[in-house]
Amino acid sequence: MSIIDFYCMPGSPPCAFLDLTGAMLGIDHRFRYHSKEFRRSETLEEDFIKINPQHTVPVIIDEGFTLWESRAICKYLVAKYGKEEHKNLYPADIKTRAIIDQRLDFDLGILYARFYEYYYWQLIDGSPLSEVRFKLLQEALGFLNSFLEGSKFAVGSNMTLADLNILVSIETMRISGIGVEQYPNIVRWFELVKSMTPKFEKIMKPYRKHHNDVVDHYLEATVFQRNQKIISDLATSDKN
Ligand SMILES: N[C@@H](CCC(=O)N[C@@H](CS)C(=O)NCC(=O)O)C(=O)O
Repeated sequence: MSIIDFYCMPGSPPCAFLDLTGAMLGIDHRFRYHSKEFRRSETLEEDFIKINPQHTVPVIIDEGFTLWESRAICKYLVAKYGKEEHKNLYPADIKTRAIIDQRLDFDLGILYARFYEYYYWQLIDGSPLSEVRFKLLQEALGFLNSFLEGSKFAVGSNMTLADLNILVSIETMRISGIGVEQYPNIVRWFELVKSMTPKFEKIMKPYRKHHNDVVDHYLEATVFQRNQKIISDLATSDKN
């Protein structure tokens, strides 16, 4: 049995997508995990930069072949390890595949990106949650809700990689306190896809904890930095 080296980070959404895909394909026992700690900036270490100059996880090394970007990795894993029963995850039919790609790109560039800009930005520079960014996120959720109108899954009547990818985005929003109750098609789809995803709870339970721990840590650090700045600004204005 060949081993797949999997560079990951606890609580990372794209790594969770890869974990779910591995479980779906029944190849998760091949994963040899190399965990990188965000708080210790381990992705910026020289050894890791040599593997991925973009310094992001997930990265896989499969029999000497190195790949990063979660969506590209999951497509590769389906192509290489998928059996007959997995072929619908990323099928050969070019039109179906094109729509799956469209949904994956929608998640990368619109849905998850808008969530990232709304929610994670406060952790990066301490900027307050923005109403405009929240409206843009709601618009993206509305798009997803409309894609799911009359459609069992993200693309037609079979579960695909697009479902697993978007499942992680919606779950990440949910645990970050962004509910989707006002989008009935998303609610219906979310419950269905969750129930059809092997090891969903086993993978997502530690994921939720690590994700929230990292968020709490960064919120504390950011608030601390903001307070330090206010104090130092006040000290400067006292001197003038
Ligand atoms: N689009 C990428 C996103 C990867 C990404 O941003 N990963 C984060 C963790 S969630 C990371 O590695 N951050 C560390 C860094 O940028 O140094 C994917 O889907 O793989």
